[in-house]
Amino acid sequence: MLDRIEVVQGDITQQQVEAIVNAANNSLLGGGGVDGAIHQVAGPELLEECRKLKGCPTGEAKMTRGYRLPAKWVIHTVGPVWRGGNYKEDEYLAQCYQSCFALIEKHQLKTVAFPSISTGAYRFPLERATRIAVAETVNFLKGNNFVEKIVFVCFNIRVYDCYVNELKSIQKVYNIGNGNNTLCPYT
Ligand code: AR6
Repeated sequence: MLDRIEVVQGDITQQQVEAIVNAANNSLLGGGGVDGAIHQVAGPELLEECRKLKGCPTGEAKMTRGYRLPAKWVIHTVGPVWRGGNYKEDEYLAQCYQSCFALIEKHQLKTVAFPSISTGAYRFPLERATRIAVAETVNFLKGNNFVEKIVFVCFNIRVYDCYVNELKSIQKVYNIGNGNNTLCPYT
């Protein structure tokens, strides 16, 4: 199961996967960060399709085509803005991953790349967000044999190290539970 998770440092717009996830805002009409990068590479047709979606509530996800991106599809999800931790931020972030996985399952996507949702402009603490991202992904993959690869695309080394460390600690727990000592191929 962990062998289907990859961590790479890079730009999500360049990933050769079926779908990439966008950390969008409620309007779905573009913005900065990963959202801006995705719209820039996908081209104006993406914004046109997004206008028809009439926004997206926090924690939910909507899918569009990828247009000029290498990825055929974009799954737009809206993470919570961090407000200190007492406003259900953890639940909303977990819900983002669950909403994306529901679409991944519905459309039978095999390869999907995720950015670190909410940890940029929305200021969600990175370690905490990474624990949620990994836990939700592991939980989904346990019950799904169709997905071949989930890639966590980390824009910088700090994010990359955080994901690798989290996966290492999960792997320990997982290996103890299964007596399985194969190494996870995150690179
Ligand atoms: N590829 C992969 N990761 C990236 C890229 C990229 N090209 N560019 C940035 N990141 P953010 P949020 C990382 O701010 O916190 C937008 O304006 C970045 O380093 O993009 O969910 C939206 O319109 C960070 O680790 O998303 C919303 O208004 C992660 O992506 C708001 O920002 C998320 O940072 C959403 O904020």
